[in-house]
Amino acid sequence: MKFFVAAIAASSLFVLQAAAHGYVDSVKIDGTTYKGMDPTSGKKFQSAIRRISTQDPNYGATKSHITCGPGAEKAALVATANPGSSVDIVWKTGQGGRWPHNTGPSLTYLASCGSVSCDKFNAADAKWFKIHEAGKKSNGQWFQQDVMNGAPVSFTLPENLAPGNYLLRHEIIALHLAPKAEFYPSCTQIKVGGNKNGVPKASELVSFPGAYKDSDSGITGKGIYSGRASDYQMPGPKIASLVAGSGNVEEPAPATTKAAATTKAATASTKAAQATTTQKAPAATTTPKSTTKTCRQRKREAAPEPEAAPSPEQLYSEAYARAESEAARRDVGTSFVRRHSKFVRMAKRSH
Ligand SMILES: [Cu+2]
Repeated sequence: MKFFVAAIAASSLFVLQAAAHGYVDSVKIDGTTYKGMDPTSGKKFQSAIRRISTQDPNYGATKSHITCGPGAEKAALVATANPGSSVDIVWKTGQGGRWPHNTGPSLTYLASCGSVSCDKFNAADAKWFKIHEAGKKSNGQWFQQDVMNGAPVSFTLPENLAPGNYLLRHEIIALHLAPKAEFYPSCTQIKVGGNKNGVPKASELVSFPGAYKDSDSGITGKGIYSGRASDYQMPGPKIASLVAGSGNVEEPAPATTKAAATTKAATASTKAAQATTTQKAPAATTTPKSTTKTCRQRKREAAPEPEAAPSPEQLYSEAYARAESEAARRDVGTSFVRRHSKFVRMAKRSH
């Protein structure tokens, strides 16, 4: 009987954890942190981040959840930002656990709310331009692995961004079960000050839904499982040209470090995008621009977050990463990884 009760307790715990996915826990802009609402808790509070109704994965690139996440509600606050502001986005799984996945890109867009403060703006009307993307590192590992390890997604707003009201749409596309993609979009309301004049070209603007198809190469296709960063094609439009012209493009890290730019196949048009893609891992390199980032990184290195007991998803992700690198080492392509993931999935029972 004792065993029976323990078995039920253990299995229900397993189900709870296996259902865990994630949401944006906080957005930090120039040192000010805006907390997001955990959709798995009933707690609501004033935030600049639009609350979503569930942390569960969203399937389908053309459904309305792709705009700002499932059931996204207008938020009460508007975060203050400036051209060149540094932004750190922290992902969590419900009840404060770490983000559970390590495969697939993160992408970030802005849309003008026009003359309306973004707390009143209907995101379905937004025209978005891309300002940041983080895919794979040159060693073939996804930046998302760093997110799973507890690092934020870090980038800067364009140095020449015109003042005004903007929605910041940030997302992770989790591809550990590709070609089935899990979309995790999130929107934060910001107001940008200053007196710059950078605006996107009309041709760079996209809608959500509209910018992605489930059949896009970056969602189903080449380079997701293979080791080469350059095989993978980012979903959505190119990074807007105003970002390239900002003069605030971070230098790609030296080739000797792990945070080197993501792909060697640098064309003129992707060079600037690459540079902004250099995401700070916990032990990332310094940037020439700011010493505060260096301090922050040192702090992260000096005081790593305490290790929690790994969840089934974490074990899954780790096993999966091992399978990927093993497949790359043996050059056996994706079949090995797929076989392996099928096996792990069976063990995991649901996702
Ligand atoms: Cu998930």
